[in-house]
Amino acid sequence: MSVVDDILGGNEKSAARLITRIENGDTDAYRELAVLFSRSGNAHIIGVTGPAGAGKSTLAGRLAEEMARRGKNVGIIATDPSSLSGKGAFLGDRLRMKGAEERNIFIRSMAHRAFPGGVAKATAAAAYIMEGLGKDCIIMESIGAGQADKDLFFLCDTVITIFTPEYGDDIQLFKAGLMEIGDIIVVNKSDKPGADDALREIGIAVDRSTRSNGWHVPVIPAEAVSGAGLSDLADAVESHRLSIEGKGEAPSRKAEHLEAFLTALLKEELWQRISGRITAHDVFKELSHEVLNGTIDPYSAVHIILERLEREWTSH
Ligand SMILES: Nc1nc2c(ncn2[C@@H]2O[C@H](COP(=O)(O)OP(=O)(O)OP(=O)(O)O)[C@@H](O)[C@H]2O)c(=O)[nH]1
Ligand SMILES: [Mg+2]
Repeated sequence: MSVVDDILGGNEKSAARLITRIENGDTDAYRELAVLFSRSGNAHIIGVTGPAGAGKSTLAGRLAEEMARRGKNVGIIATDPSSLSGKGAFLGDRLRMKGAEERNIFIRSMAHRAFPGGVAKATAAAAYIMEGLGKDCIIMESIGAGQADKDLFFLCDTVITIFTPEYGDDIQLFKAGLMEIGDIIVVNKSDKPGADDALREIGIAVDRSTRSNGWHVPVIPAEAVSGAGLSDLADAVESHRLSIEGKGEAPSRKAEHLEAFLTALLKEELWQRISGRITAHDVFKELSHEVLNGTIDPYSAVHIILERLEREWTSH
């Protein structure tokens, strides 16, 4: 049996191995990925974002359990905020998602490494592979990097933004950025003091922001540890899915998202491929020396480096 057949037959070990090959940049694995991608596009992809420590992992695990109870075949992709592959953080995610793990929900953690959207470069591939396994509901946890997470939308059909009563006015802007991308907002840790105020404040802010597609963003109180509010959240997730489908928006959203993702991936790969050539080039060494000496500013230096490289590369 081929790897693809194995995965289509539900073999999670084969799926995990293929995800690892993609993470490691093994381009031979793209053949298998291409087949799985061509069959993907029907699973409901749910993104979970929010500030550090807001309860994203715990809530993603609980939501997965709730969706599984409702008959969905669920997978989770968690993102490790560290730029190195920190095994400790991976273990932390497992702890937070114990219930989901006990239910044999497929969970994969990935290292972020500064990819846009607060997820890993291989996150989309992991989703195509999970869909190949038969997952029809895939939950992605992002690292909650605020503005950077705005791009999370391009991998997800529904984005859940989590806040907690612990965050004050000082992060209004951060909040606004995250709030903008949330299709659903959760006020987690509702067992903590100030939950009612947070609910009210966020509710007012949400009412002020209108969505062009007429979707009204619900604000849902929850306690991810106990699971309180998770049923309401699952209802909202389903309503959002039906709302996109009902309006026939799904295909155009998918197309828009894929194009944005393609651009992000291209940027990332392009830089990986050429950064070594640039930093090893004499013009880079020369100009960085001058910047360090204070004889030229960094802006002019970058301008000169690019002009020189462009001339050189196009004349070849
Ligand atoms: N009191 C209370 N604590 C919670 C709740 N949900 C999560 N926590 C706790 O908050 C802490 C952080 O939870 P995580 O799920 O790891 O949060 P996270 O947003 O994934 O964290 P990072 O990925 O590190 O940004 C843990 O100690 C959780 O047990 C809740 O509803 N109430
Ligand atoms: Mg987490």
